[in-house]
Amino acid sequence: MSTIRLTVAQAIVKYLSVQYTVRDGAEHRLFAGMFGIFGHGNVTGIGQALEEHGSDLTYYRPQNEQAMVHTAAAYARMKNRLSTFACTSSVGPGATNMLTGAALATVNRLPVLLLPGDIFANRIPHPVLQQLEYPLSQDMSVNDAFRPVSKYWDRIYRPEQLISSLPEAMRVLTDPAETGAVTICLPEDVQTEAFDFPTAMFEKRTWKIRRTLPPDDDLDAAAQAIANASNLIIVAGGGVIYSEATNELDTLTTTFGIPVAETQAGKGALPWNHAWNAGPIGAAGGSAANTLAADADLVIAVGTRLADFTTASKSAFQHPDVAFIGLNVGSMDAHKLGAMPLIGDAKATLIALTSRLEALNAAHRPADTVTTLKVEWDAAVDKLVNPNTGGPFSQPQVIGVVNQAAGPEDVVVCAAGGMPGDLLKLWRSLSPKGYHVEYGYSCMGYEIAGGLGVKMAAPDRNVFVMVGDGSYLMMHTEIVTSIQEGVKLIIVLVDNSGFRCIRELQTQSGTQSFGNDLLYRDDATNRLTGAPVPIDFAANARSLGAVTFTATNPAELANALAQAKAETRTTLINCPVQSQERMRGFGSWWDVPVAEVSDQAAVNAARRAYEKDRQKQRFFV
Ligand SMILES: Cc1ncc(C[n+]2csc(CCOP(=O)(O)OP(=O)(O)O)c2C)c(N)n1
Ligand SMILES: [Mg+2]
Repeated sequence: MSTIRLTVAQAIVKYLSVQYTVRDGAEHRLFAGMFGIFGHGNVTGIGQALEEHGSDLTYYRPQNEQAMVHTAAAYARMKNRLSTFACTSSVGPGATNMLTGAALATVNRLPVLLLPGDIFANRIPHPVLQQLEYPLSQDMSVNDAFRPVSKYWDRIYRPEQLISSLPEAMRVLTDPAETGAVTICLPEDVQTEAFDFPTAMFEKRTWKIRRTLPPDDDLDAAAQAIANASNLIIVAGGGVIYSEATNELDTLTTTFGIPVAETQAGKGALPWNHAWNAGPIGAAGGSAANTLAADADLVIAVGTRLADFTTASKSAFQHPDVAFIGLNVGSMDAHKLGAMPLIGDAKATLIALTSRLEALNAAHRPADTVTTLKVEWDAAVDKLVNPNTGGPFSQPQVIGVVNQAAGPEDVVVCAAGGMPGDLLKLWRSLSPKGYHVEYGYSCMGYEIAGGLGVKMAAPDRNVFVMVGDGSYLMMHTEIVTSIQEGVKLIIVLVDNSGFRCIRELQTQSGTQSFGNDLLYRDDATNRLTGAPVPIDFAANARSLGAVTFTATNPAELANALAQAKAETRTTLINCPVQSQERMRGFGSWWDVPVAEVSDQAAVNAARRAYEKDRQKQRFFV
């Protein structure tokens, strides 16, 4: 057998350089490169290997390990999970900084490969710098914390373990039903140890992404249920987009007259102005989809995790006999809400369902109800985003103006705060890849790091990163990476001086404002009730290399956006909004529990309202 003598780290770099995916005949590099921050736990291992053998695996230097995992996840999402990045970190804090990113990737079913450095396998110098000592076992490090947030986890004690570990890692990364964070922990000594690896390991390997189909009898039963139902609704999730099933969804919905509701990950599956697109569903949904969902006797969930925002905490579906079909590549998601599971790829399964419905001569349902509801909903959105209605500068106005500046292929990126809910309602998406809101983990700090990954995946599109002041303060330093790499972002910062959405949640639950505004400490009360803490966000971004603007009204914002689009560098537009008004809900609810006992009348009243609302929750078995 032909062999090649390499260190573990060198073998990993060489192996990752030749991994590919293929779907529908189109081939993609599985790894667009490797992000990493070096420390003693990886600089002489993976760091050395990248320097010597990394010509086919471009190295990127981020500012924060959490951020680099977000960038990798965002890139993977933009590439419909066919391509991602690997991420290398040192031991200890560098590694645990990646934990949040790992959880985000796994929750959102996005592939990322994490290679945290680990403590010595030989244990001789222990405890090493940054080692957590665990008295009950020496077979434990902080990297064990990755186990519950990884879809595959391994630790390499001996070089030859790579021969079986790496293919397992690739299999999980490229399996749409399994994918998420994959973590291979690399003890710092083992990274540098050499072995005679089989040469065949470093030949090009292509991982086929299969379009799996449910069994025939499941498809027959589902088609029959669809043909028999009276009030149908499809809930389109991110899986529709990842599977590139948007045309097939269009065909099914148009042929048989089935309205489609969109989730955060699924928005854009149909263009906003498609006759059968009923708009967003759930706790942050709109009036049209929520009305249809409440009356539906059959809900077809396609490629969705059915998270609480989508199901309005299980209050969205009120028909006494409502049934569900769960079309999903993953068995767990397909079985949710007691659904009839259709375990398969969205595109292949929608094609199979359509042909079965044609064979059954299933009726085309009239569009009247959907059209009426859609006209109402579109008018409500028009009103909310209209910058000409006067009034103080508000977040919905910001969204309206940015949406107008965005071309049909441009992308909006967001993750946390009040913005995702407003975007879901108000943003009008024309392209399946135009709306990128990370709402599986809704992680503050994802925005700019994620925007970087989106732009790296789609360099020809404008990427508008919408970020609240709170999220910006949590993590904005990837602006530096965007400048370094010439990856241009247009960052729109909405400054409402604090964690506004959480403050609203708090005050609506009867508690007075506490801990969410960014205010000085008041010595008299020993609470954070003093004057606002002033922050010059534009100066902050400028200091990192961004071009900056400040916009205090819709006209200034439109002007700043026009200039930002013409810029070559990352640009930040600071938008101090004056309106503190909350956008009302549209027939939706979100389960956030309220204190059962309190000496405050407002809390008690909120608890009574909460208990009443909970009666809308349904059990689906
Ligand atoms: C990492 C992380 N920590 C905490 C939260 C909980 N959280 C959700 S939104 C939010 C406030 C966000 O503030 P900002 O970005 O200013 O948006 P706003 O609420 O003002 O719209 C907080 C603290 C979170 N989602 N992510
Ligand atoms: Mg804020």
